[in-house]
Amino acid sequence: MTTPSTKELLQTMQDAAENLSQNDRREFLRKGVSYVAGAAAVGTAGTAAANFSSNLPPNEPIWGRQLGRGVVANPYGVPSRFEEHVHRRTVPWLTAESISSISMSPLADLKGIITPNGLVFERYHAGVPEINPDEHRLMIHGLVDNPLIFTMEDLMRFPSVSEIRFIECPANGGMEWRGPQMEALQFTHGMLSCCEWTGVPLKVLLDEAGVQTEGKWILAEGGDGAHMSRSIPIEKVLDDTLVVYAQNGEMLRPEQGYPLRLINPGWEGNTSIKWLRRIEVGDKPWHHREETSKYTDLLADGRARRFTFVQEANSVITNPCPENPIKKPGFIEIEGLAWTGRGKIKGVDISFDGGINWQPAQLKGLVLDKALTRFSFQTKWTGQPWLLQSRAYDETGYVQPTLSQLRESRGVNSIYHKNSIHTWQVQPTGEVKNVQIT
Ligand SMILES: Nc1nc2c(c(=O)[nH]1)N[C@H]1C(S)=C(S)[C@@H](COP(=O)(O)O)O[C@H]1N2
Ligand SMILES: [Mo]
Repeated sequence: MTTPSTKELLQTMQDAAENLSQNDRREFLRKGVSYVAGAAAVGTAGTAAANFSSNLPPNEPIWGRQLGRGVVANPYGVPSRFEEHVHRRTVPWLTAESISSISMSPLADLKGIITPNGLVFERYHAGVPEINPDEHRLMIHGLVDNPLIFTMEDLMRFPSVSEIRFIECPANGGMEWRGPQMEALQFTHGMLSCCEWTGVPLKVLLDEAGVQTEGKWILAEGGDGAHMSRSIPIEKVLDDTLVVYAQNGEMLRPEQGYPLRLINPGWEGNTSIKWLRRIEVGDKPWHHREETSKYTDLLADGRARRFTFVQEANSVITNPCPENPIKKPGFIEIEGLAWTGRGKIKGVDISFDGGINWQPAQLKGLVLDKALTRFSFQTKWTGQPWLLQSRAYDETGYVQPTLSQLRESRGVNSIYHKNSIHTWQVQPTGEVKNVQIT
């Protein structure tokens, strides 16, 4: 982490002062308003141009001169049809079949730090099972004094906790180890979501069962056709593993593991077993498929790292990005997301010149443990090309590595844990390209 020099700090202050000047604000607002009008023209394609201009000030718009839809039309609300482009997307060549595929969150269109339930990324190894909660059971057995079987009702009688935590597939960014190939933020970083999860700490359930002293690991197993299973050390479980049945205020979506899933905050998404049906306590790891042939990190010398649980600090700029080009010169709020599996994000630096000079961004809104954290940097774009980067560091002192640092220590054979500093190239036209610099 380089501390900014006095010169850089002065520059930042000058820039900030410039950004706040009245003229600039007025200019931005004026242009902002005219852009909204432009967007309306796109949104109502098919309507005669004469019609929508009659909706603009000083006229009263058509929707203000008639009655709208009544209350029961949509008993479960959905977004406006003008937001239909905001949805999960897949990369067709990533997997042969949709039942063992991954869809990604539209990060470029999301606000704040919470991912709405319909936009949480999805990853299945054998599709989404349809589970009747009345027939679902969670079994706890192995090195415990009292093996137990819980119904959903049993689980919901325990005092609940609600925590905001991110989930990231360790394959996030994995297509970019050898070079830039995904021309959208949704595909470079979209295996990432953040929800408020509600359920019971697994520790509470294990206390009921009474873990024996030799119990050092648990195996969590899913009830889907894949029976996805991961070994998790007991220290993690006693620290913060959750058994959850709700996300963002409603019961889990089928895609996210309805009616019950594990959440291992800050750890590889695949350890957060969905459709959770079985917890076995043992004295060592199980070495199942998903921790041997998959979810291990092949190094340059042919050996592989294993049990690389933590999702290390990472960040990415979400505005501008390929999906959010800069539309006009003047004021711009550069925004992005930072996250770390080790705890809280401490800070994020921004570079406009590919990592030569850095300036601190502001963290805005909630800064929570193992949650997405939004950062912001207000500046002005005058049409100059930028090599935009963000670099996150967390409360443990871990600093997001450069691509060269990561490749030096890990090679390019891996799929997983690619958390290096990302570069967006802003062209003089305002378009944004995915590039790599070493
Ligand atoms: N039972 C089960 N649990 C599972 C999976 C699965 O296929 N089956 N996929 C895992 C993987 S690889 C990831 S990244 C996360 C994704 O969680 P999400 O689909 O809710 O985003 O779930 C994990 N839990
Ligand atoms: Mo994953």
